[in-house]
Amino acid sequence: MNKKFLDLGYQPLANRYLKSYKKLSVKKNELYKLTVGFNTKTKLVSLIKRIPDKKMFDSSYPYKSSMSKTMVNSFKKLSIKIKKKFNPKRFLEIGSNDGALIKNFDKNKVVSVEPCSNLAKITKKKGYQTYDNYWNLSLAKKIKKKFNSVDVIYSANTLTHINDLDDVFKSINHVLAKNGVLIIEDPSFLECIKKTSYDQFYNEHIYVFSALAVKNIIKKYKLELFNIETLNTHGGSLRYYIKRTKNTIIRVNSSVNRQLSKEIKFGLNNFATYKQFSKQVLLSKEKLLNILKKIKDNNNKIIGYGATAKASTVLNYCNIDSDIIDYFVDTTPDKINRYMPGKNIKILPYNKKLMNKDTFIFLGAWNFKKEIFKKERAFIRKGGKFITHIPKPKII
Ligand code: DWN
Repeated sequence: MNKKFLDLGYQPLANRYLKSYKKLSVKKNELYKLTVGFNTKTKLVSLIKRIPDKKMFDSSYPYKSSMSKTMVNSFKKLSIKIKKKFNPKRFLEIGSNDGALIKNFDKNKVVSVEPCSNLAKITKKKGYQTYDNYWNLSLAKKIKKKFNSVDVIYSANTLTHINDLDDVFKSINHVLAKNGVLIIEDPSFLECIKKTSYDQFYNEHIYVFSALAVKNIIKKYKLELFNIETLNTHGGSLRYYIKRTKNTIIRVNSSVNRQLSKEIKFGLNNFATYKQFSKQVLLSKEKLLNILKKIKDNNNKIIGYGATAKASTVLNYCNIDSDIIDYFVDTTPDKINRYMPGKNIKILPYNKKLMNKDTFIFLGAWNFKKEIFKKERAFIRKGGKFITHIPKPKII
């Protein structure tokens, strides 16, 4: 049973950055109620109202993984690990985005899937075999026919974006070799709750996984976890290593039970924990609005740094508009000179000169705080201040 615990109000599509400001409406299906539920049986956290995949991921999807050094480095390190540990003859990535990971692999060994054709075009151009399709059983059958089975399947921040999880795992089962390995990587719900990062929820993030939920879901497909790594990326993620239950060559290591115990101890199998989280979210909103209001009362400017999908949730949930945040800056070409989803806040190209010490910077990309603070050393040295809402709203 899916029990509702969080209501983030009406939200626009998170990655729709319009060229000019337009007031969106619920009636025209431009704003959607964003509510989150907890499945008491599987422990899976998911959005209650879903948007069709085709409405969210098309040929104008703006997000590019390569825009952050942190992700580029993380993918490089992972590619070395995969080659060393599993040495795949055939490697499949589901949701290859702009190729930040596959560029580290031999072209002849890679098959990639990316439904946003603008992104698929980038990897195709570099000579990678990329299918600009949604991941589903008919595509899995096509891939199996052409390449036979696949030794390693990898997917980061993608499976949580696909409505039909049953079809996702059936399709994986279809192409995964008998002794193959599936690796998935997504934000951890435990970290989300610890950091009150409610902005991990937006229409694209249909699910936020916990190890408890992943373990329960994959059982049906005769798959099991054999290793879990904790990562700092995207606000705290988990990398799940999965094998066929029948595969006795690979041993299940202690990291699996360690993570499951941690989650159980924190109360992730208990609905009361989720209700408590929703109270924290409300407090976070009130506190953030207080901070922003005080800054504006002193006639200071606030700039958003990183026009993220997460920031779209914050702006629309807290009702923050251009009377509070003057504009955002971002390095992604397809977001520049457009507007934050649902708001009259323009996105300008990133420029160091925009950052003077009387300006407060709201960290939209709080998950890249370390990378951004390194880049903005001079601003910090001059006394420049950042505002963050994670883990608690404050000025740094
Ligand atoms: O799951 C998803 C994640 C992986 O990426 C997608 N559904 C959508 C997207 O979510 P997001 O927009 O919240 O992701 P990021 O990775 O937090 O976005 C960072 C944004 O900040 C990008 O637009 C690039 C920008 N940026 C910048 O302008 N300067 C980032 C850094 C590090 C910088 O220095």
